[in-house]
Amino acid sequence: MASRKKPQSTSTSRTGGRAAARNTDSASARGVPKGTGDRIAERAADVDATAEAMPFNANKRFEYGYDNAHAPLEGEGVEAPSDDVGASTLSEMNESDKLGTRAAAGEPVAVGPLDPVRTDATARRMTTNQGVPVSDNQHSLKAGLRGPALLKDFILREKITHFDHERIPERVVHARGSGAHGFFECYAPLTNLTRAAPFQAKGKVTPVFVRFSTVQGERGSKDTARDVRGFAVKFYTDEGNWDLVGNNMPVFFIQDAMKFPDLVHAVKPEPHHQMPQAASAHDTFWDFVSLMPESTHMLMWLMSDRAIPRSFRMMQGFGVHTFRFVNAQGESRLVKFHWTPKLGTHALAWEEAVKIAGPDPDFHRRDLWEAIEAGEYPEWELGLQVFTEEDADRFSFDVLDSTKIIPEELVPVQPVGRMVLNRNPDNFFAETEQVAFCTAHVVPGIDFTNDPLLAGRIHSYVDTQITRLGGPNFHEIPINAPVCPVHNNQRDGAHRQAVHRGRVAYEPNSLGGGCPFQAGAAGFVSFPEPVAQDELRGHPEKFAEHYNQATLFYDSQSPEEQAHIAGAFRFELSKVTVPAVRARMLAGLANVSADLAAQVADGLGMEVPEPMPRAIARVPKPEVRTSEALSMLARPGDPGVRTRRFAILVADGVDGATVEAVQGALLDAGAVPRLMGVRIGVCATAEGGELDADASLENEPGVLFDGIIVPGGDGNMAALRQDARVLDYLKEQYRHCKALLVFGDGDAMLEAAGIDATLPDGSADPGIVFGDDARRAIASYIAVAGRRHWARETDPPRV
Ligand code: HDE
Repeated sequence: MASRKKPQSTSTSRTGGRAAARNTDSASARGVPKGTGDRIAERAADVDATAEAMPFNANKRFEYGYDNAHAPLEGEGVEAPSDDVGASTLSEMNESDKLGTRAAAGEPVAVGPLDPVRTDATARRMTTNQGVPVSDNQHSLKAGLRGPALLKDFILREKITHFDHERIPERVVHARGSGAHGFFECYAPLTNLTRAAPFQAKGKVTPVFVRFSTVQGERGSKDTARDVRGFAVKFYTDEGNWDLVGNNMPVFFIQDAMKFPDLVHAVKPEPHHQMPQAASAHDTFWDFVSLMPESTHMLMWLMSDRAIPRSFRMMQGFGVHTFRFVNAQGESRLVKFHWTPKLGTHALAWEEAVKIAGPDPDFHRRDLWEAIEAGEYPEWELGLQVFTEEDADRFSFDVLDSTKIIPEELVPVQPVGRMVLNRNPDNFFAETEQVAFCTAHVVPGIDFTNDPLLAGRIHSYVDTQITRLGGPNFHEIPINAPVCPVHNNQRDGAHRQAVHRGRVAYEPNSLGGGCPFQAGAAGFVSFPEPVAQDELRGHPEKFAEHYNQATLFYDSQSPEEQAHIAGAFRFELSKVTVPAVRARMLAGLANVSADLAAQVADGLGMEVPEPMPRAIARVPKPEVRTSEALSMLARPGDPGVRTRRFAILVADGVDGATVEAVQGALLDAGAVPRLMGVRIGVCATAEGGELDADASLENEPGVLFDGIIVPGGDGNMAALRQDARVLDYLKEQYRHCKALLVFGDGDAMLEAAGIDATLPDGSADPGIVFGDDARRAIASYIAVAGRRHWARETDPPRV
């Protein structure tokens, strides 16, 4: 409040006033006197005095003029002489078990930790939703044991009716997702750049909730689809919620929100037969993108291994758009956000991703859950690219074009904090499904730019939640509620939780002392970016360059990554049933790389067509031709096998000592070793002991593991060789470039599987370790088992 005037009472007539104060329909000319000792009269006098203290709207004159718009003033309000002024009713003093006490002045709604809404039924009896104890939850109410069910069975009807409405609409895109709680910690104050609360002090900790997702598939679709991954972070800051709703790729398919429904309609299952699920490999997607050359850069990312991450914990995140930082002095810088995983960036092999989808469609969800349960908390570093409008003007591309990155060679990424995910949700639906991320959720110190893709998103996310979560009060759902106070005059709407005290729900008001008053410059003040242009539809010239950065991306990849990109284009386009669409896409690729276009064309049995005509006459010279940071190999992360899954194949007659040594060493290294038997259950060791297999060839096939170990033992080898699946798994491990450790006769088993321990170039394969000296072999294996051995790969595969 800018000023607090002490209100004065003006009335004199006591008896009349006491009587008048009981009238809710009219009032005397001179109001109600103070000092009657009568509570209603006292309240009436105080209300009058509060209103009188605001003889006019003192804020009104500040609503005009450039300076006031630039630096809005805090609202003016009056401190009421008593708490009763803000009351809805004087009967609020009558407490009960239901009502509790009255709201303390200024008490916010839904603030604080989630504890008050967590529910636990341990040692509690069952009730209906009305709290009525349920005597029998097994049987409907019937007229006789063999008689008809009765309509008056309100217990059955409540249970079934609630069940009938358990589902809410899934997200239009990003329906499939997994979430976790955690925190963001700031390394050093960024007060020179922004006044955003999470960046104000070294060590400042802000709670976060993060949801990772795929884009195309429905809620129950597989995790390992080739797709962009959503990387949405909700920061519960001291000044409200900030949602950084990003992806694991730094660019997007389109430049303007106007095209988003077209993109999504093209990539989703085709509308006539609703196929394919969670896949871009179909006609409509490639028809659309081959007509949208600005998608080419994003397609390079989508066809790369970024689109099949090994784990959510091993992928980068990006804010994609250029955002704006604003400091306390109102100065602004442009900023791009980057999340870098501590574990490095790692991918699955494409065939592996396809095969995992069968035995474990929840592969990424399980991986995230299990890591957090095991205390292996995933961590990312937040990095910023900060630059000025003048820097941006000099770039060969437009920073408002979301199909472009800013190469790190032009603007380096500065680390500013870390995010740790250290708690799984209590309830998937209440938290992960109901969480509502909105790009419109920004806090003071963070603002938008004129990126035309971002503009549409600012509208879209709030809008979609209204349908998905059933009304405008989704901010009151506990997972969405901020941790700081919420006060405004918005009221009503479906499922309203807050019970607002008082009768004032408008501004200006004098009956509530002018409260809640506007925060002025302490609140969110939009950056005053000058706008004086013609209203029109179109994009600036720089947006018309579509291929330079696609080429930059391709040329910055390792040979293995390039081969995977070519393979992915070949696969996807081979699924297209219209040859003209394939040819059109090849024409686009010819503008990216002759080498890539030739490989893809060859794989499709086609000639490379003439390059697609460009939308720009003079192609600007790119600042950089390659950028190391664009290869996944640039971020190996903490090396090692921590949190990686290993299968130790066991059968009767296995060498128990080796199994124990391998299992112990892997556990010590933080890995997750499983004993995989032909069936789960006990098997006898060569030494006469027993082992208990906790996974089997049928319930956890080899594709689910980062490495396979074949311990020695004559019986073990003989039994395993009788099972053709073992050879299949070994072949797959090899083909997917994962490390193998074999003891005893294991080399014969590898031979039987057709596995050659030399690489195509004739050198020894470092990813195949033989266990002659058990201790040394295990150590060597652990040193190489945390990464892929892509050098083994041939196309088509040798094994
Ligand atoms: Fe989204 N997007 N999007 N998007 N998006 C949604 O919001 C939309 C875009 C992203 O885990 C929807 O709550 C438009 C870019 C993520 O809950 C919807 C445009 C980026 C998530 C929507 C885009 C994203 C969504 C669907 C173009 C990366 C999941 C349900 C103008 C920077 C958030 C929902 C979660 C979800 C609209 C483009 C990321 C319909 C109109 C670019 C991570 O509102």
